[in-house]
Amino acid sequence: MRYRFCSSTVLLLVALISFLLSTPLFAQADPTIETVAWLRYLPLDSKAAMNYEKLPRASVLFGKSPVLDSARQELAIGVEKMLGRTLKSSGGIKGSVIVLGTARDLHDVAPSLRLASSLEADGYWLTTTELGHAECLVITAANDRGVLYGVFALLSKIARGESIIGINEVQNPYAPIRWVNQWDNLDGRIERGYGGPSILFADGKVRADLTRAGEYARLLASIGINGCTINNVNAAPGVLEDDFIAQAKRVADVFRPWGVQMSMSVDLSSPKLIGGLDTFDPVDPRVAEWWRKKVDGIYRQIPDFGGFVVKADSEGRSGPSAYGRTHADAANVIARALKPHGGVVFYRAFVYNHHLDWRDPKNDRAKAAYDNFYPLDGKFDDNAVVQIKNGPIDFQVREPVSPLFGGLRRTNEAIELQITQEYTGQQKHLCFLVPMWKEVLDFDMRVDGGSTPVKDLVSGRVFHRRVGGFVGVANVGLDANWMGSPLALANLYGFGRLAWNPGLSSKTIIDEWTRLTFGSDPLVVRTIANLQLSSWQVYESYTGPLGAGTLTNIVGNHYDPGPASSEGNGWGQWHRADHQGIGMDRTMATGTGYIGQYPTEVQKIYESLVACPDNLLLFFHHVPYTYALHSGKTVIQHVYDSHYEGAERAHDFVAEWKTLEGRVDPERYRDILARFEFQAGEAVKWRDAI
Ligand code: GCV
Repeated sequence: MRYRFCSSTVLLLVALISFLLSTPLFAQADPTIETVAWLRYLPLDSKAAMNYEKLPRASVLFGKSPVLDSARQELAIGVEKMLGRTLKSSGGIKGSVIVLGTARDLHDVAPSLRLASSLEADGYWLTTTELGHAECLVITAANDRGVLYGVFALLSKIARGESIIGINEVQNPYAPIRWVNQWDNLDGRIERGYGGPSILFADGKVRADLTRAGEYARLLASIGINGCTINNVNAAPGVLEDDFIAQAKRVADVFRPWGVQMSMSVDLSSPKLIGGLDTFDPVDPRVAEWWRKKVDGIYRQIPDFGGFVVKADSEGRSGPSAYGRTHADAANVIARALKPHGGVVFYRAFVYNHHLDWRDPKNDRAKAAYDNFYPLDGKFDDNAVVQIKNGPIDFQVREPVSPLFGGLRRTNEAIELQITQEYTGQQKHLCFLVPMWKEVLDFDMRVDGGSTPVKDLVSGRVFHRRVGGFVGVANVGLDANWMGSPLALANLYGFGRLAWNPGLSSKTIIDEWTRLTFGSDPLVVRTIANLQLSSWQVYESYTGPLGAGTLTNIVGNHYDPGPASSEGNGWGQWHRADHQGIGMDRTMATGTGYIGQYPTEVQKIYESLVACPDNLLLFFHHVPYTYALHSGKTVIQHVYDSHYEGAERAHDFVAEWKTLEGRVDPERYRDILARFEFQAGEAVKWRDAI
């Protein structure tokens, strides 16, 4: 083992001092660079622009709607900025034009176009074809939103220098639900938000200026996200007051041109708290009537309202248990009010007892979601969706996938991923989460012994669910760069791209994002992609390897090292470390039995010390520190080496970033450099604390 107290202390001090000195750099000098995020549309150099010489010089739009207007405008802006050409508006298909419109709207004007029958809602088709004796570029779709997505896809290709000659590409989304949740409070603060105050609320009201909210919807649309829940799941009951709904309508109005449906989180006890009833019992007819009237009123003002998100019986929130009712009863009373309007209720499976007795070795918070929801399978209405966090605990740096994904067969489900880096460095550390999400989505649950990856379980490909998909907790804020750190925006981009197509590789996604955000200088693209792609493992290695969790301060800021905070309380994020060993015994044989919630083939892997992967060992097993891993190292040596290597890698990030001096604009160069220097110091702090 290595002993480096002196050097590490010095490094830590240097990093802290440099962070303090450099703090002003964190304020962006040129907010326009960042607020547009990956929609920069940088001018192409003349050689690259030559590839788009044949792009028609005019566009024609068939159909009329706010979304289609956005599509045409966006196309014009992008072409103007990147190619320096003003795209003329044509009155019809005269000569070579870019044709925009839904398949239905193009049917009469372009009968020769054999419209792709495989187009699904929100999907698009980009094709080059001869119409009216001229070669046209057609962007068509099953609905208006798809046309907008087709425009964004075309512009992204141009921005990244991808050829569009003879293009003929159909793209459909993997699932209908591709939503973000914002945990914004009405006072303007954001729970677990690290990008500044709310873009939506201030002082208990919807903000007067919703410009940023509109820009946010544009960003979301550019990556195929079609819904946004605007307020914290720890919902203020006041959001359902009539005067607040009138305010929320303004948010829906700025989202609408980008095809982003607005939805809200609600408190289950609203009928009692603000409705004047003496109960919120979900099976009481007066309660059902209250929800029905409330929802009818919302749809009168917001006809495209998306629905509600509900957090109940969790972390102190009221829930159906107050009346001895089930979560299905609670979800259904709301679902039935939404149903006539086409709305959906997302009922969160994040339900657990945070007063567990830690002295009982059979207690296990990880079992809670499955224990609570599996018995209710088939009891939820068809416009209710159970929203399940990716892992059974709470967005830790590494967790196995929640067994509930495989447990529900007759219930709609959506996966909840956390884009905001609550437990993964809070945007002060680089932690690109797409590789983690890919592992989760690709994980084969082996339900009934067949191939059932999580992405297919949540999208409804398995068990043919009516609706389902992907939800990301984004928590963007008013900061110039939305998420606090320019590099963290890759997580928002990556979430959208994976929700559209979970088959994309992490490499493809980061390559796209980097080119769109920083331009196509090969060294810049390679360096940033490498930094991002290694960052999750680096963060894991100096915080909490082997599946022990982040070992962070779980009762405080969820950021600093604080392994003792997990033990001796009811929160259930236990790692059971003592002087002899570490890890939670979740086996069926001697532990909490959590492993029994997985299908048989998965059980076999996790139950056996031999088959269990090292990176989840301590999640499933309690072992002595001298236990030998598959690598041959003992657990204690691995923990020790991993923290040293991780801190060294974090230190290397600084040097790697420095190779980009002069190749990235000076503001972002300095800002990101200061962040890497700070992270290097924090990694040493973690290393030494653990
Ligand atoms: C919005 C964790 C977070 C909470 C969050 C909760 C949830 O406990 O720390 O801030 O509350 O998850 O997802 O509901």
